[in-house]
Amino acid sequence: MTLQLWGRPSSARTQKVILALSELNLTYEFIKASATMGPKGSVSRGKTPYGIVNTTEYLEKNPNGTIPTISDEGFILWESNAIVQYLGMKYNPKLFYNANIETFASASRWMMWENNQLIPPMHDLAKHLYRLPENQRDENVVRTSKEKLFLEFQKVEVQLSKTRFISGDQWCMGDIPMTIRCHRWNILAKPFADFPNLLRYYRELSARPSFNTISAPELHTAG
Ligand SMILES: N[C@@H](CCC(=O)N[C@@H](CS)C(=O)NCC(=O)O)C(=O)O
Repeated sequence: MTLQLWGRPSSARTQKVILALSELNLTYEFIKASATMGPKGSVSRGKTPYGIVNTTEYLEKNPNGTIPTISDEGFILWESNAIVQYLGMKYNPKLFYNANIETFASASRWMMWENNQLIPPMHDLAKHLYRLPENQRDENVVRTSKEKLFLEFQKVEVQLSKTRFISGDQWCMGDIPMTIRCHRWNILAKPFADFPNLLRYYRELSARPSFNTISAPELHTAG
């Protein structure tokens, strides 16, 4: 049975799973689902959403009604980082964490950090740069979000001054969320002047074949 992924192309969390599936060379069926966005754009601009997430059938799989969700040979899983970890552990532990418990823990730590520290200011930045109608955008939120991101990415910069990738000198699953965040930050703020190691890292991540699955700028600025 083909692996199924429910999500939307412009969702960063769905993109994590898409990147993971690409790194693992797995084929899958992509079922577009969302309450907030559809093929022509956002509900806030009067467009029709992909739907599915509010159906009883979907809510039985994922009671949050969020995306992404996967079904792999009947095993259902939601929560993007958990999905990436599961896929790596099942299909290629060597690639995803060097089949090593410490690398797994280190990568998981950065994945949780991305969820807790990077997503909120990046979400605010995207919202106030292009998602909200122009008369609701707030320049102060844009400025403070950029400042927060600057401080957070400095932590990544320090790590990358010591290691080639986020959890060592070998690519691992911890680099998946970081790929999407570096790419979005580049699209939203062109920030690399003060981050030489981050720039070197971003270039290396973007050269991986899997990057093509999430590279299109419109996947990151859809609103
Ligand atoms: N912590 C969850 C968050 C899930 C989540 O909030 N996903 C967003 C998309 S990135 C969502 O479902 N948005 C509403 C929608 O598109 O219907 C995860 O990482 O999977």
